[in-house]
Amino acid sequence: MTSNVICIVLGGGQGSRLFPLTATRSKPAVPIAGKYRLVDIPISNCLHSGIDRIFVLTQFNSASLNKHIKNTYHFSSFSRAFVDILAAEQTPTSVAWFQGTADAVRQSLHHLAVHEFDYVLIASGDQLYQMDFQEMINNHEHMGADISIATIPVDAADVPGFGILKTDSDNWITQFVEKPKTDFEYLASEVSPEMKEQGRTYLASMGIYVFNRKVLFDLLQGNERTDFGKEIIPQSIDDHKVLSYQYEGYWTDIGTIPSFFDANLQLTDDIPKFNLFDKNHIYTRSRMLPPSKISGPKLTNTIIADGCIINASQITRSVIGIRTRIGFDTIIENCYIMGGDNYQTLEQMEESRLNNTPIMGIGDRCCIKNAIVDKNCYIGNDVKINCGEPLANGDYDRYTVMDGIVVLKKRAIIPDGTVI
Ligand code: ADQ
Ligand code: ADP
Repeated sequence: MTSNVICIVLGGGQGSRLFPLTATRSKPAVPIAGKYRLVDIPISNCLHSGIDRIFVLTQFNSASLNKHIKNTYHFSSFSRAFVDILAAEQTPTSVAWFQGTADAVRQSLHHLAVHEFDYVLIASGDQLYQMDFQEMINNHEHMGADISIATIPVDAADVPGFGILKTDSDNWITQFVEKPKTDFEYLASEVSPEMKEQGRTYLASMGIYVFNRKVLFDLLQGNERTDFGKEIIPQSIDDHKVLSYQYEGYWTDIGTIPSFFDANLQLTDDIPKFNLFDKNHIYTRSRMLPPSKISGPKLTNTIIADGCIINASQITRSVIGIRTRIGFDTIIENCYIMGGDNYQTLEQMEESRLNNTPIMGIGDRCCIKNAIVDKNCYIGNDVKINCGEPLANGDYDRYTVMDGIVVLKKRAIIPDGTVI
């Protein structure tokens, strides 16, 4: 039964690790997989698990997030269901922005307190996975836990990025160290033969927690601890019953540009680890867009969203987002093109042509490789992006380079013939 659960989605701090995608929008509103937003992932997992009262905590309130939530998550007026955004707000008792994950939840407790529930599920907003939370809640209830943490086996290289824990034979957590950098061999765990074969011998916290209502309020009220991973969880091990709920399905962090880029491109694999075609599909806004019109290109491992007009010559291992327009003889390889928020009219395009300025989308005879193109970019003809020597990291007016990936900023105008 999950009707007694409320979910809090940690929608993100300043989103600096996903800059420049978060320059003008809050992290939960970042578009993913051509037609969704990051926040759709945890919300869809909740709804498929029967959890339909959801708060999304975010550091700043962007128009796109509000619009998306308002236009997507509609419920019957006879149900209690809601998806509400709680942005960091000034109140008579608090003037500060959220200082960390626990502080964000603390500052939102007064919004929670008015609801009836037994458990709070805290989920992270920057992860790609399909998980049945109902099983986790049932296990939490069955075992009589105070706190449950979803955990996943990882290898030694990943250890410094996660909260690492050890359990006893009944899965009660006996040790928890947040992001140990060195000398962590003593934290290795017994794992299944399959995980052992992959070298995944450490149990990592997935940053997904179930708290009993009273336990959460007691742990957060009357103190200034700001972070779950650094403070609340490790300090609870000794005097609370903290349970590990082990998960071995696909789960990946999408909180940085390289991991976000890889997760998107992996969706184009022959059999992707994250299955968009699953019966528990991802919910998002239904936009009533026209079907995509495609003429000419050789398409290989490419996902194309609704409402596109594509004449390119070749598109390989790429995700093409809603309303994307691509001109003739253009080559796209290893790219996530986010698409557009609207179409230009034929008159506007003609005016741009007369003024020698690019029209929205991607022009003719371009080459774009290893790039994320944010929404509403105007890329002219004969533009080359990342098609030559590897580029060094840097942040420029219209684009950023990180680990070999060029991220074109939202609404960037790239004139004819530009080479990046
Ligand atoms: P991190 O992901 O590094 O580690 P953190 O940066 O605190 O932890 O972010 C957790 C989630 O909360 C993210 O979705 C983030 O966007 C969001 N968040 C961060 N600050 C926020 C704020 N001020 N307001 C709202 N949301 C905020 C955590 C745990 C580790 C665990 C990993 C698993 O601390 O123990 O292993 O998650 O990814
Ligand atoms: P994104 O999908 O990149 O997060 P939004 O959802 O915010 O962007 O943009 C959707 C719509 O809102 C578009 O029609 C866009 O033109 C409009 N819009 C976005 N930002 C602004 C702004 N600062 N001023 C006016 N309109 C905006």
